Amino acid sequence: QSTARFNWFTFADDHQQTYTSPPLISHIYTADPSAHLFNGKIYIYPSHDTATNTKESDNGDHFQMEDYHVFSMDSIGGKVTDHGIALRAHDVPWASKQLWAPDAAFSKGTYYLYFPAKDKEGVFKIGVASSKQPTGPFVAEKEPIAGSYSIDPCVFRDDDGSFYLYFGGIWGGQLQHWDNNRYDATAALRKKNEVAILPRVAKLAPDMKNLESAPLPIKITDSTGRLYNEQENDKRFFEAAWMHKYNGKYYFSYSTGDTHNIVYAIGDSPYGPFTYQGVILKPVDGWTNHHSIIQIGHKWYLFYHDTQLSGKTHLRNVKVMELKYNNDGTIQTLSASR
Ligand code: FUB
Repeated sequence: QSTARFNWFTFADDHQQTYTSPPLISHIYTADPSAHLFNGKIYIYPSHDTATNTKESDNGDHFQMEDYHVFSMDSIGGKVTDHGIALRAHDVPWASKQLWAPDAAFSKGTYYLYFPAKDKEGVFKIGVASSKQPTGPFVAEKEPIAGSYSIDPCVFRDDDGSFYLYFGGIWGGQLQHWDNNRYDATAALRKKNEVAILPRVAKLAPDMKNLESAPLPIKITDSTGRLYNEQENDKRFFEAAWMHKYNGKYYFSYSTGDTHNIVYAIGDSPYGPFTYQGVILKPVDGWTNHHSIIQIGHKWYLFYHDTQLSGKTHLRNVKVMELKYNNDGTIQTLSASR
């Protein structure tokens, strides 16, 4: 185990919330932080970025992650503990490579790690692994979750105890190859004037290892109920789904990818539809933008990443800053600066 000290400060002016926060972890590269509060302690489930000679490409070939570490801290601003390797690609029977952004959930005494990886045919699927400890080590199922595909799983527990799996990512995340839950390797990205590809949601079965029903597309619309076109790429879904609930409403947030924002949309059901609201986090250093949102005590926090430590898009470092709501339930836009 190794630990890192965490210093944190913020400043704001009248026009926008601009935050400066240092990397939470600096002894290894970490990204895509999914944060959770389990038994009053903060756990972070990030990707573990590794140096690679693979050339950068729109398919994300340069993201060649091989394992996951889990981190914890007692409070925001407290010491961050690295609990070591929680799962290796090598130990996942069905996976070949690229352990991308994970998430975690707790149900009936067991912790579950959800993760995307390419299978032996090079197709992204979503796997699940379990442990009696939030820090692992996690033991992977022999096969990916039946009916799952693409990347960036987010598992959300609703107030009634039901769990939902949100997922999807276009370009390297391969969501463009899936229509009606069927794979078509030849399917292309949508044209600019076509309706954008939609993220997916499926309720999890009580065993947390299966889908209760087939994945459904999630509608994200403007205030008139119109779906966005591909060319509206400052609003349409790209990757990095996250779900949280605030004042009884469902907040679906995600990255717009090639326009580099984290944005959000609000709905009345975990299945949507969701109405676009605005930007949560403006572009950070590095191409990708990926986040999670949790409540700790009376405050809300945004976990995110940038490339402060390396200056390289595939070698990222996770960070955290406070998230604030306006009285009408909208979220104040954050702009991260070093
Ligand atoms: O970390 C690899 C990929 O980069 C993630 O799955 C995406 O969300 C992006 O952050």
